[in-house]
Amino acid sequence: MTAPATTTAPATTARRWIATIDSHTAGHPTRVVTGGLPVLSGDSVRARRDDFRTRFDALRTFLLHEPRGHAAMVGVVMTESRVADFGAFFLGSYTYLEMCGHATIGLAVTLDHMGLIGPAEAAETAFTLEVPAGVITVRVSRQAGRVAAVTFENVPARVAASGVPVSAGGVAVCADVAWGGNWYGLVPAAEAGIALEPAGVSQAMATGAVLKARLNAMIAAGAVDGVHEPVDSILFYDTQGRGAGLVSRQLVVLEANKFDRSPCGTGSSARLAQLVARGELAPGETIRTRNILGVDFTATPVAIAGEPGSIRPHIAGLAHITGEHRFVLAGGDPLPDGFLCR
Ligand code: PYC
Repeated sequence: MTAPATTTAPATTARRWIATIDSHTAGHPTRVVTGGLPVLSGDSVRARRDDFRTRFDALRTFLLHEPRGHAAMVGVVMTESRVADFGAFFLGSYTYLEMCGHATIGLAVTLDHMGLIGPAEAAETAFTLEVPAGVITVRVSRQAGRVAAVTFENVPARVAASGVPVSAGGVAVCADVAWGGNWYGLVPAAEAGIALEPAGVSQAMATGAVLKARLNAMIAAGAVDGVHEPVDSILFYDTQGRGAGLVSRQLVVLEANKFDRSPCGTGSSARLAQLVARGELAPGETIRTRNILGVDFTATPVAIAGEPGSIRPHIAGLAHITGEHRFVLAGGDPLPDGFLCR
């Protein structure tokens, strides 16, 4: 007896598979790819990131969008580096990030989980990491063989504009614009009528999205002195206390359906630059940045010799592994590249 001819692959045939280790940093997810990606070309992490974007962007949406991910998912692709111990670039659900703080903390915990960064008994392991924004240093502190904190010494942060009046969506605010590895519009939460708590998220995303669009239209029109790049996100904040011991509660809105669950590493860096520029914090003083879930990062601005307008943010937090995955694309899947609804 001969087998009947088939014209379609069985539904279980994997046409693509990608392995990841997932973690969350203060609630925000990071998906580190550990297998299944093609070889990338380019002399630097930035160049290989651009190669990935040009040739393999469908893998980003496959991994980060529904049904395997969601709007808030962030991916990390590791790649070799000629100038640092490791290289990595960051995938967002909408875009590619120059730097990502919560994902750097997630990556460090993932590398520890894989046994790739020093013996578990070591009290501290440090490594350098080349990311598109530059080379940073990451320190992993352990207690009793477990990671107790990850600190990254970020690229320099600075304020580019202060007190920019922005009116949109029925609110009028004064925003500062600062770089912390990504560009932020920093807005006092109270001025925008935003409650920094889980119940305030829907309103924060709606208001943040229109403020971001308005601010970026002003920047594109050349109406914001000193700022030539669009902001990536709006960071709503309030300040409790002064100087060392200050707590900055904050919520970063990236898109109309996307907010950072963590206190945001690059956002915390921009916030440090703002506090120092305003004279509300001195280099060397440590503050806490707090997300709407009540989980903190610690954040310290460090002076940079010869660069009075910039500080080097040292940001510390912790991530926890949530799972190890092998994502597949089954033959016949009608949505091979995933989807995202706004
Ligand atoms: O932690 O820097 C960060 C970040 C940026 C976007 C999401 N998280």
